[in-house]
Amino acid sequence: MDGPVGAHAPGAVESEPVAEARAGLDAGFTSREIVRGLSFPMRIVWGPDGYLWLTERVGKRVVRVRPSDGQKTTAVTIDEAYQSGGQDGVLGLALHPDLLKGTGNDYVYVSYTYDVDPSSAVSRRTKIRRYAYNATTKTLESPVDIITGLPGSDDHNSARLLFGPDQKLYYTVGDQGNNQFNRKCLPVGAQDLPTATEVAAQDWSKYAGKVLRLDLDGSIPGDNPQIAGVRSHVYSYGHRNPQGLTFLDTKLYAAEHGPKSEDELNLILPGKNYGWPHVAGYQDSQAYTYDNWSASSPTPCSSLAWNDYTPPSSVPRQQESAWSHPDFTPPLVTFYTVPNGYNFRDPACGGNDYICWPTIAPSSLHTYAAAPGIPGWEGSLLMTTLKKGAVYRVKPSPAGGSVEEEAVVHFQTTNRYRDLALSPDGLTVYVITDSQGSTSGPTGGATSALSNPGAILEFKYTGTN
Ligand SMILES: [Ca+2]
Ligand SMILES: [Ca+2]
Repeated sequence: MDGPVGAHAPGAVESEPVAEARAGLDAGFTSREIVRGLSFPMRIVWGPDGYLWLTERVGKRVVRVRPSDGQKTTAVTIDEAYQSGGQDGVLGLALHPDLLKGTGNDYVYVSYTYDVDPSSAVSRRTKIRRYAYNATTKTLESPVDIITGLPGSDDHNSARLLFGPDQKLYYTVGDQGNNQFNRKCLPVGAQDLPTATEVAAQDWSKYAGKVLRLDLDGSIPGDNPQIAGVRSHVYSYGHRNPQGLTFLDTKLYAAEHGPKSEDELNLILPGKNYGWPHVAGYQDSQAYTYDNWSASSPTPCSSLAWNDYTPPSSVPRQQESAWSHPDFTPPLVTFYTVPNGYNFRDPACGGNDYICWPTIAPSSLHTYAAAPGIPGWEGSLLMTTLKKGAVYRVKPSPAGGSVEEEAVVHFQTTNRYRDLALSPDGLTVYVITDSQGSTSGPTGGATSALSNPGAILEFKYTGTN
């Protein structure tokens, strides 16, 4: 293979830059910056009140932003949320589909990390809380914790919360960033499954690296899969950092960050095993080995220095081919698969190697269903990326088991795209950007000079449909 494959840039054209978005616009779109300076926006959802609803991860808030002028209103500040400067804080957001429909279900679901006992050393967990929306005061009130004690970390929380067409909540829990950097001596738990005893005790500590499915009150749905003989909230497992989750019709798709290569787009099926940490992407034994730092012997892991390329010889290395599982399910497509010997230290990134690794850092996943909407987009999946400052569009086959055509790259700017929302007519795409961080942007290389930090960018289709 000759390096990254699978995506191509469309004929991007420059159009009049509006405000400060300075987007490399696709033909037929205008762009503008609606607001900037948000505090690490994490999730954006179009609300039935015509406002954009967001979580601010570091700001520990849920806010509503008026798309016309960027006016921002705080719906709730969650003081209990724990934010360390890492990837924790106020995270997931899902609106009940009956919100403001007069059925009494004016509910908003929020996930966040918290400290179990603030009087001692931090012990971080994650909870999902339901609020009631008061349309008079425009605030969230009457909190009810529907599940507490989920794994929580300063890294790889994933934390995408989704209201499914089956009236269930879906929630992704990442591998917590274990087995790398300052968490290198903590084993990855993505293959660990809860026992019946743990489920009975409401011990959710095995939920790292999982996609969960919950009843709206937080209980375990009676039709969840039994995995290794136990029914729990676990819907699928073996995930690394699945920050993208969406339904296209009745099919559930997830996008997850790979290690140095092989970000994944997966079709999520109940009870299936997506391979991590034994397999990254396809089970091809190319450019990835499972190096289990916590099992270092005889030198204990705690006395080792982190190395992303060549671990010390005391760390056991496992080829992907050395592992097998009857429920292993490979991705539909990867971004990107590279061969053994691939040079992960591209000098173009000036030492900021990870920006040049053959990954795009998929940070969310959405379904494009509007018809008539943007021509050619119906039935696509839209994936925001942190590293390319782009929206990748991929079209699954009608059966869902494969990808029909190569990814198309839209709306590239020098930003880290965290999530997106669509207007009800499907003609406007609202993208939120990280407040800080590194990206390659449209021109390659690495930079931390973001064009629109902590912003909502609007890309509006003005062509004919
Ligand atoms: Ca996988
Ligand atoms: Ca692989």
